[in-house]
Amino acid sequence: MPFRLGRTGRSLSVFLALVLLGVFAAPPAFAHAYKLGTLDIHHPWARPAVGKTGAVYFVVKNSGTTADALLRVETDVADKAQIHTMTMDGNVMRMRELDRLEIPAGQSVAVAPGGIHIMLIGLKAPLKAGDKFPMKLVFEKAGAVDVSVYVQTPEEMRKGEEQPSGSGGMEGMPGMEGMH
Ligand SMILES: [Cu+2]
Repeated sequence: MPFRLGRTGRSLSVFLALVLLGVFAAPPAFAHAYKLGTLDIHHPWARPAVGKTGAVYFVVKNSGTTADALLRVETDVADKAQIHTMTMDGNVMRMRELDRLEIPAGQSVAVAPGGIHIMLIGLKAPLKAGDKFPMKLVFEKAGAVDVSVYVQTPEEMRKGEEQPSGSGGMEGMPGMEGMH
């Protein structure tokens, strides 16, 4: 062990033991997920933002046999939260609001940088890296779920997604089990 067991050694050991036993079930900053019926919502996150707009990302996996759809998003941190698509028209980036985001049966839909995103319009305060804020996702069939959105840079996000083994995939992510 790199530290010396002094006067505080014992409580430190107890603390470490509790950590190892998973008593402190705080999810690591790089992975959190929610389960709602047949839907898994993986790691909602937002870029840090200092202006009036921001963007939220996550992945929805539908392991059911019927399609569902994200109908709307609610949050108190901004005046509005809209589902947007983003496409390039030559060199011009165009965003368009969607009425609904289809989540086909047996498929994953990535709400990710460069594509579909949740646009926060009229941010009431800057989004700072390390912050978290609540958001409600409302689905047509599965209903509503409250999630916590982690504010982090895309670099941090990528770091968190990297797997030491390179095997990749949500299933193998450390700390994912029992966190739904
Ligand atoms: Cu947008």
